[in-house]
Formats: sequence, C-alpha cells, structure tokens
Amino acid sequence: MIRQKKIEKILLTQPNYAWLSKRTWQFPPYTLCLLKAVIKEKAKTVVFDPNFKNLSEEETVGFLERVDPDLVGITSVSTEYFNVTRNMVALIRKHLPEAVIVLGGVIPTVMIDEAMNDKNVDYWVMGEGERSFPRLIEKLRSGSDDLSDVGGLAYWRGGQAVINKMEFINDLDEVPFPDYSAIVDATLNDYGNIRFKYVPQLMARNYPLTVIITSRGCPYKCIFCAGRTVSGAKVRFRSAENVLEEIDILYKQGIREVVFLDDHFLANRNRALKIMNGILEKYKDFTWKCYNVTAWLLDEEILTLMYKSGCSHITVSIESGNQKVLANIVKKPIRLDKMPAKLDLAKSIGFDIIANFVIGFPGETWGEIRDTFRYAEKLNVDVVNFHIATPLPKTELMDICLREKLLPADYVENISNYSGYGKGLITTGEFTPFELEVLRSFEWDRINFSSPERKKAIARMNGITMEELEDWRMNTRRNLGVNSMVKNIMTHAERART
Ligand code: B12
Repeated sequence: MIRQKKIEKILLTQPNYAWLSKRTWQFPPYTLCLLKAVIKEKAKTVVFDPNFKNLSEEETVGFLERVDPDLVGITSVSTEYFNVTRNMVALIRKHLPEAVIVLGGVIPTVMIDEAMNDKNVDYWVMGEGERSFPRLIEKLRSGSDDLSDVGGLAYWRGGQAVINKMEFINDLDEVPFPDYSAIVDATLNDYGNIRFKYVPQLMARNYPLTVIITSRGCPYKCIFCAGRTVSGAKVRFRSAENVLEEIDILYKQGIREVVFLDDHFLANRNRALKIMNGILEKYKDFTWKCYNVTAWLLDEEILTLMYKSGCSHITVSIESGNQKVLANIVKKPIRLDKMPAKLDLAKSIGFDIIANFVIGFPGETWGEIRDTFRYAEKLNVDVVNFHIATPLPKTELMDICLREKLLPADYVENISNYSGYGKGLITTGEFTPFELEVLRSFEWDRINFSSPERKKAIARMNGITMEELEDWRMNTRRNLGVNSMVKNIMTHAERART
C-alpha cells in the first residue's frame, strides 16, 4: 500500500506562457474544463488560468497559496512550452510542497523521457485523461499501489521509471461536455468575446466564440505531424447528435460561433453533413469553422452546405507545390492538379480562404521549394502562409532529422527558449534555416501584398486597418516571416481596448 492521500481540493491550471515571452493563445480552456467534468463528483475543483488573466508569477503564487489544493493538474499544449511548463511546476512545488502534481498533455505524451527528468512532478499522464485522471485520483485516495490499470500513467517507483501503455477512448459519446462553471474569475463568454486580431483562422463572424472537438485521430501519415501520436491513427467520432447537443447548450449560454479543432473533421462525410444540417435547421445567427479542413475532400455538396450552415472561411493545408515532394517526402495524398478547381469553386461560393504551405523538408531541392511559391501565387485564395518544416518529437520527420544529423545539438532548448516553432532548424546540403527564413519572408510579402484587393482582404481577415496592415507587414518581414503580432495579440492591455 502507498500512503492514502486526502484529495479534496483540486486545481487545474496552465502557466502564463507570456512568462517566457511565448505566444499566449488565450483560448477557452477546453482541455482543463473537460478534465473538470470527469472529476466533478470526486472533489472540489477549480480551473485557474493565469494565461488568460495575464497574471504575474507573484499573483499566481498568491492564488495557489490561498486555495492550497491537495492536487494540481497541469496541462501542456506544445513542446515549445517545455521550459515555461517546467517553471510553473517548480513554482507550484516550492509554494505547495505537499500537493500532488500531475502533468498531462502534449509534453508527456510525446517526450515522456525528458518530462520524467523533472523531479518536481509526481505523476505524468500520456494521452487522453478522461479515464486515467479520475482513476489515478481514486487510487491515490485509497492508497492502492497497483497503478497498472491507469492508462498512460508514468511515475517513478524505487528509482525505476514505470510507464503504462497509452489508451484511447473508443466511444467519445461517453465523454462528458466540458464544465466551464469552475473557471476562476472568468466565464466562457469572457474568453469568447476576445477580438483576436492578426490571427485570421481565429477571427469570428459572431461573438462570443468557443471551440469544440468532435472527433479525434487522423489516418494520414504526413511526416511532420504529431497528430497520429497524440490522438491516434484511427479516427474516433462523437455522434452528430452528441455534437449538436453540445452546440445547443453553448448556444443557450450565448455562444454564437464555434471553431471545430478536429484533426480531420470531414473524415466521416455523413456525420459532417448531419452536423451541418443540424446547425442549418436550428440556428439563424450562428456561425462556425473548422481549424483544419482536408482539402481533397471538398466538393460542391460539402462546400455549399458548409457555407449555408454558417461557415465562410476555410484553411487548406496543401504543404507543397511539387507533386513529387508531396508524394515521396511529405506523404500527403493531395493531388495538386485538382486543387485550383476546388478553390475556385469555394471562392465562387463566397469563402475566405487561407492556404498553408511548408518548405524545407529533408531531401527537398531549392528548385522544388521554388515550385511551392510558384504554385501558391497562382491560387485563387486570400492569404498564403509559408511555414518552415520543424521536426516535432515522435514524428517521422524527427526520426529522419536525427538519423541524418540535420539539427543543431541544442535543438530542444533552441525551440523552447528562442526560436519557437516559427523558425527553421533543419540544415541540409541544399539549404540553411536562415536562407529559408529570408526566402519565405519575402515571398510571403510579395504574394500576399501583390494587389490592392489582396491587401484589403488580408486586412479584413486579420481584423486590422490598412495602416496596421503595413506596420504588421514590415515587422513580420523583419521577424523573418514569423507573424510579428501573435505574441502580443492578447495582452491584458490589448484586451482592455477591445
Ligand atoms: C487545437 C490545436 C491548437 C490550437 C489550440 C491549442 C490550445 N491551446 O487549445 C492552436 C491553434 C492555438 C494551436 C497552436 C499551436 N499548435 Co496545436 N494543435 C491543436 C490540435 C489540432 C488539437 C489540440 C486539442 O485541443 N485537443 C483536444 C484536447 C481535449 O486534447 P488535449 O489538449 O491533448 O488534452 C487531452 C490529453 O492530452 C490529456 N491531458 C491534457 N492535459 C492534461 C492535464 C492533466 C493533469 C491530465 C491528467 C491529462 C491531460 O487529457 C485531455 C483529454 O483527453 C492538436 C492536434 C492533436 N491531435 O492534438 C495540435 C497540436 C497539439 N499542436 C501542435 C503545434 C506544434 C502547435 C503550434 C506550436 C503550431 C505553431 N507552429 O504555431 C501552436 C502553438 C501551441 C499552443 N500553445 O497552442 C502540435 C504539438 C506537437 C508538439 N510537439 O508540441 C499538435 C500535436 C499538432 C501537430 N501537427 O503535430 N494548436
């Protein structure tokens, strides 16, 4: 038996990413509120979000000490936030020496060995937490030392790392809706009323907005994406009825736009059509979009229903303008010759369109990189973005980069401290990160600002004036193509002005 723990008060939280000058993305705390929903009956739980409130470390510590929780659950949304997450854990450990600390989310899921080096954490949860978290709490309460049935749990025992196999939840309708009632000093609508500027994917047509995940997983094998590791290669769906029920609850609370954050919202065509029809039939003043849309599945029926039911913006990730690179390197099943007609159709229906591309894959030649700009500039879309291939842990791209020694020795620190995922890291015989950064910065500028119409569209989609546009354009160029305003978009001062 391990010692029984009193677990009556639980605090769910994340760091303020601004502490290490990271982009803050003040999204509704969907993940924390999902976890709150699954432990509802078991303890008094609060969701505390210093990131949203832009709290200082001192303010955060003050709150932690006042609540004095028995257990703190921390979420991590990106390995780019490795250091800021580690700092938050150290702060909690210092001021709440008795609390059990549990870390979940992307960091333990894709970097468990590195994560487990942090001795301030007691337990790590890899993968989905809706089953594991309440199970772990029960075990701690009962003092049971058999933790083998807590899926994805990792911990140290007698100097040995114990790492349980990750489990995916098959029936997603089993998962309760997020419980937003316990957010400290904020409501869901407070988050939803932030007017995001400079981030067209998140600009809403109607406010307040929120996010929903309707499916998990992705079957495709794009080499740069960690989606398969994080959410699994088999797509699991919530039923259309279940999704519509959540939308209805949100609508009744005043929410007027939803962003579906799924990896692959269109994976089950009938289900997607059913959700859209459900929205169309019931709400006249409600809009939606999906963060990703699988470009090759777009056709007239889907696009028309999307538009009619309140989605007027799509982001398509085409990745490369060279078919050989797509097929042999990226491994994404897009047919480049089919895309222009699909996008023309979407434009004629009325969609705003962003097209995303990635340059700088190992094996890609300078000429093939140039093909991407040539292809992108001809597309009938409003905005084109060029990202530089960045190896994320537990992806095929990372395996290639490590095998072929294409990364600087300090690449983990480099991402966490300095470059973030916006800049390049990979050097091959063909290119260096700096060359790619300069090239994409000027090509982004050349293509997106090539005509007064494009400028107007880009300003509208970013929610900014033409004057702000020119300023942002220059600064983004100087920032070598990394959106110069994202870091600042949602500071306290900015929010107060909206
Ligand atoms: C939506 C999304 C975003 C959104 C919102 C993120 C947010 N803060 O909510 C936005 C657009 C802001 C975004 C941005 C980025 N993202 Co993103 N994003 C996603 C996406 C598509 C879904 C994430 C999600 O909400 N899942 C649903 C929730 C419920 O799942 P979850 O948060 O993982 O939580 C579950 C478990 O992890 C666990 N859990 C989580 N926390 C805790 C805590 C405890 C205590 C416990 C017990 C359990 C637990 O239980 C939860 C319920 O099952 C994923 C892809 C994916 N399949 O996950 C990529 C993904 C997470 N993003 C990724 C990346 C790289 C980024 C960016 C860095 C991209 C960029 N170049 O700018 C940025 C910055 C990261 C950031 N800070 O957000 C990568 C992360 C890989 C990595 N190594 O970090 C992913 C995996 C996509 C990919 N292509 O590989 N992203």
